[in-house]
Amino acid sequence: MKSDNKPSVCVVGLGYIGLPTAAVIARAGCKVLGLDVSQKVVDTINRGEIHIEEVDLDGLVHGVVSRGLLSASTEVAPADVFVIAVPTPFDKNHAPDISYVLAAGKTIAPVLKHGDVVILESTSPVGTTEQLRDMIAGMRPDLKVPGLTSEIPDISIAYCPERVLPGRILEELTNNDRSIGGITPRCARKALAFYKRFVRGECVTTDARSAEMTKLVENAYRDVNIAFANELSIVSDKMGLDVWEVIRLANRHPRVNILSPGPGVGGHCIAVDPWFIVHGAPEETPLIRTARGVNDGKMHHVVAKAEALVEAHPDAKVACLGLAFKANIDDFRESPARFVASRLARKFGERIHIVEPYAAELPIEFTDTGAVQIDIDDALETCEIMIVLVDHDVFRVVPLAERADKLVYDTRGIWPDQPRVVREEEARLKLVV
Ligand code: SAJ
Repeated sequence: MKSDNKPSVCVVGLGYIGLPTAAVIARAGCKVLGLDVSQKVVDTINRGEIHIEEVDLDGLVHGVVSRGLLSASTEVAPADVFVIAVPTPFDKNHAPDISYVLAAGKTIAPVLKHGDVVILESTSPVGTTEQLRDMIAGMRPDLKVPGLTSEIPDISIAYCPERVLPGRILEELTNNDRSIGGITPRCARKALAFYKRFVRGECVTTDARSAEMTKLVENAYRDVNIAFANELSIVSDKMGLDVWEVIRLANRHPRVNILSPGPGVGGHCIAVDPWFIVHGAPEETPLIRTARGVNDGKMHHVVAKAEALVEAHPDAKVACLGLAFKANIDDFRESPARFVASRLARKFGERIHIVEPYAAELPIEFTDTGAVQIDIDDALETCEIMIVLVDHDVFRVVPLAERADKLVYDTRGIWPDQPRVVREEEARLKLVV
């Protein structure tokens, strides 16, 4: 790679992180090959279309594909920089599964050449980048790899976690700061030079293991803090307090900033990544483990409370507002709202009406339950009970006049002016859990 030339790039994995990353690198003028195991995904992208929803991604991908800067394939090809962005799930015992990372390494190893840079972006347990390096070293004994040679290595290997927020991926890909952890300082510098081409945020270099842990810590920090808010909401239920009022007041303290309770923690990151730390140090992580339990337990608390409310009003129609895992996105994976709504649909059938503007149809588990999908206007017209599960803007803006006579269970605190009917109901029905 000549320093004045733009490097050619291969992005392995064209999912929620890989595709936007590939598109942003291509926009910076680098020729990018996106690699995916799915022929369908590859065909979609080569048509200039996308298979995931993310703000402004469709226009960007269409643009870079039509300018010839981004193409996709199931077959690897030589490149100057390889960016690995594949999933790292966990198994039923919460043990991290890095097999996709190692499979990506196996795919690219045969085409690596002198001067190449390999960057792992997938959220990974500490030590994964070194495992990737060891695997490449095993497959390519002809290459001098970093950390295993006293000479200048032929290739550079670094870990640089993504930290973008779904719904704001393109903006955050460019503007967020990045931690870049090299197997050696030289590796970190090589990766830094690459990220500088398209990242406006500050790029801070460190070692690979620290960067791996940093990513896990960021999401565990958020999980623990959401757990605190969720625990407060359960305590407030028990004490007959309005948790939103308590948090609002407490947050007026200059050094207090409590997050928002909700129906639980969804998505693929915050509910997963803390387990990678727990798995690495089971004896030393009671707080992180407990936070996971509190956040998972909140879903069941919400189900119990909602069921009691619906049971107490046998003639009322019920609207469940939202299925997404968080506000204003169309991502329903690992969603607590979806879990709660489907439990209610299974139990109460046609009394349950689902409002989800981001879903064209109801997910599979609603089939044969009798539950139907309606829009927010119909829900306000026909349903007496409203269970707020997602804080989509379209729900938030409903004025009090249109919902004042509803029986509302607001798990997200979007309607602070709602009369406290549910709480009075709880007292009457002794529903407080
Ligand atoms: N949630 C609450 N209360 C809150 C904040 C969030 O209940 O106060 C819930 C959300 O409703 C959702 C879940 O938590 O169900 C997670 O949402 P999120 O917005 O906190 O995070 P994600 O999963 O969309 O993205 C996170 C981000 N990490 C951090 O903010 C530390 C993002 O920056 C990471 O890039 C992403 O994980 C990732 O890929 O790891």
